[in-house]
Amino acid sequence: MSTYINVLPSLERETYLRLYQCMLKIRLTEERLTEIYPSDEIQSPIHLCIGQEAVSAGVCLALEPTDHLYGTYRSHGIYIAKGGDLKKFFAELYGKETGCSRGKGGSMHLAAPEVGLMACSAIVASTIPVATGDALASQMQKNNRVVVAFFGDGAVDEGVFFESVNFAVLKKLPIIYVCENNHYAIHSKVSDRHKQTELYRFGESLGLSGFRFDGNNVRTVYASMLDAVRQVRAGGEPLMLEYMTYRLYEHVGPGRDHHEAYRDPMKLRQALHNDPLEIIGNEMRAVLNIDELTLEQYAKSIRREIDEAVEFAKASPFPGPDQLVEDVYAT
Ligand SMILES: Cc1ncc(C[n+]2csc(CCOP(=O)(O)OP(=O)(O)O)c2C)c(N)n1
Ligand SMILES: [Mg+2]
Repeated sequence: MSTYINVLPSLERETYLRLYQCMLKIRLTEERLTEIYPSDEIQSPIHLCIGQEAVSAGVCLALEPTDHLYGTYRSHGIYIAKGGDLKKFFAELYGKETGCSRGKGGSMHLAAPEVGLMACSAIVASTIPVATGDALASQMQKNNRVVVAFFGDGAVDEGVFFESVNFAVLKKLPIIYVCENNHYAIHSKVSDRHKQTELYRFGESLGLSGFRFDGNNVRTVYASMLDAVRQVRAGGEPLMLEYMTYRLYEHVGPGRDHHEAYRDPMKLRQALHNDPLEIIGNEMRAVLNIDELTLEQYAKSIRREIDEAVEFAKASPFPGPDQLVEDVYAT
């Protein structure tokens, strides 16, 4: 039987609210993208994390701005949650030179080093060894920084995951491997790829301790991550945390593909009843006694911020020919 931990701590009101507002910002930003996308104004492919916001928010809010985080092509959530600038986010997706990667990376290559989001990549598992190297640097520099490698369930299918984990465990690096298990790598489910489906146990034979948590309750994610960060910062062993969640939109693009055969209808129904934003929204009403009007005001203020960011992106220039080979590391 799998260990599936569901800690539900009570949180301070301010933290609770921050987690909610962060998740709402991710959801509203991505919903805006689904509205813009059919216009073709955004040419970058987009991999939405709608349905997975609790993982992004809980993981990032448990980190200090000086802690480093590495992600994948599905990183809108962690970019926003780690505190990335929304104007630079939209400008990047519009391919503009004011974007966070100067318009050359698009949605799959977000970065906000000023708040600790160091790099994201389209190549599955490719940021795991980079994060591990960064943790080695942190250890050598004794800077008290914790590094997080954030990846999907598909990344543990790659050999480099094991090589990185082996090194991290051997050197006792200050790193946390966070696996966001949304059940699928594109259309292929975990159980079609592995006999052992408890991914948090993948590093066990190398000496990596792992734990699996409910990834749709942000309190669970936040509390478990906070605990892991404390342990690792205090000089503990590297850890792996697996968060169980569900992708509600298609693998890539702005649509829903609920009718597609790869989705188990029962699992989908369960996931639709387990929307992380609804869970925390209900808690806002029931536990914090926040009324509908106040919740709507939060949404309104975020929508205003999104409007401004979209306007900024549209008004920004594309990179000129003089920038063709600038910031490009491969030839
Ligand atoms: C090394 C490599 N192999 C294959 C691909 C093609 N590919 C793109 S996304 C993806 C699935 C990855 O799934 P997962 O890690 O679970 O992330 P999710 O999309 O579910 O967030 C694959 C195989 C790739 N980008 N890189
Ligand atoms: Mg996946």
